[in-house]
Amino acid sequence: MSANELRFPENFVWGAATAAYQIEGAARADGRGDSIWDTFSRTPGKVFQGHTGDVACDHYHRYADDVALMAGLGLQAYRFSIAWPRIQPDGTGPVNPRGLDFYDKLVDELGNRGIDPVVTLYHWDLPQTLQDRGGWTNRDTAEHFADYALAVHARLGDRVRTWTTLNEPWCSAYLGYGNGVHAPGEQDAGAAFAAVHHLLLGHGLAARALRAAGVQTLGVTVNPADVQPADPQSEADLAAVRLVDGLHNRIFLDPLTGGGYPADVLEHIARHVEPTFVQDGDEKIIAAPIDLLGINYYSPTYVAGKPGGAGGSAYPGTAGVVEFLPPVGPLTEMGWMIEPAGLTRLLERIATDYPGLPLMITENGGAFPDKTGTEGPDGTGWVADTDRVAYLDGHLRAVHEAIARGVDVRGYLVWSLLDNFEWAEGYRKRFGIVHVDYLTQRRTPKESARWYREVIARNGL
Ligand code: GBH
Repeated sequence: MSANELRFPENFVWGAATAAYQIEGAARADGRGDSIWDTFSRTPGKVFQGHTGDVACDHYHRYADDVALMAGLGLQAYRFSIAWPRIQPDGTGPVNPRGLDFYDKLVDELGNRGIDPVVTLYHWDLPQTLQDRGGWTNRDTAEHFADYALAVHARLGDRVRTWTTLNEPWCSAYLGYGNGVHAPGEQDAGAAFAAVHHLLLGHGLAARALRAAGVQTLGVTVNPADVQPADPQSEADLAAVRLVDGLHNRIFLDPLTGGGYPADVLEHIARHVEPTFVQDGDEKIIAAPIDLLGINYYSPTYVAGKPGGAGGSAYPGTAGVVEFLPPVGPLTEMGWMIEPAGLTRLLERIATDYPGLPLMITENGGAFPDKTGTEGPDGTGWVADTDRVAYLDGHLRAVHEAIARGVDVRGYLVWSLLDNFEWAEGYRKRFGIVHVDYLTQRRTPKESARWYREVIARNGL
């Protein structure tokens, strides 16, 4: 071991993440119902070139090979999500056993290979039938979510240790119901805030039910923003930080950790909608104890306080007061700034303001172009994604730095194992450490996959 080698803690968990709609395909197999993403992606103009998740990576049929691939990389954990419409095609009522069979087999296969499953119960694919009744703007959806969570647990709970409820409720609420960039594509600030609350309530109800069913490691994944001022000396910029931080971070993290909704955020919400959806007792349910907070981080957010500022379409009430700064290079293919220091700042901030919560990086990664024509020495062909290696290396150093400063980070899951359906961007953006040829479904580990395998083997950089 060289002197400048960075070692991670002994029990640090290394893995990769995916989500059901992004990789499974088999959209109509074995009694699966439609989700809001089926509807959305089949609606012209919503997703790049009309791409859908109908086939995706065909992981539904290729899961065994994909688990073998994970084992080859030495992954210790695999985070995947369960498609609610496979389990309850209409979101309520009797369970579809054939839908559960798939995850049953997947979990067994992971077990055979010694890979620890990390289950996400909801990664954005709400059953369409529930959306027809208002989706996350309807309080009943929270209750249905808890029923669904229990149904999944009843089948997988004997083998799955780590359960997380939601993935990035910020995206579900603000992109789904606020600016409409994601399914179900609604554009209504009041709906977005109602969705925030019902997502949190759904988390709390599911957490309570799962705990009662014996789950020991329970969490939720958020995508907190590292919100920074254009000028740290400017009062106006710091006020903009406070507003965006409230709408992005504190609105979720305060209630999740028992503090209830922050007063300034409630005041802001009340300018858009009377928050009658918050009922007595809800905050207590939302504050159900958790053992793990999943953190997804990609990029920092810089803001300035500016009269007449354009605001952010995803942040109701920021137009006229906040300017989101254009990203400055280097950027990923998504146009997102690459700033590993943002991850260290974010982790430290969460550890300071919400102490005592073990953290796990449940997603981090980047979209980068494939350098074509680069063949491996063995002639099998490989994909040189040098930019991704640099991105991952930088962010792992940032995680290590946070740990060195005392933050309790338990593991790191790269986004993503495979190139996949990147939501509104369709298949044109590739986040995988394994390349997928969508014509043949051939998987080719990229340079980053080989590099990551070494990182895992060394437990360090
Ligand atoms: C995650 O979302 C998802 O969980 C995952 O399914 C998805 O594939 C992956 O990330 C990649 O997108 O507008 O420049 O300020 C992340 C969504 C990304 C939303 C960063 C907010 C702000 C970047 N977030 N984004 S910018």
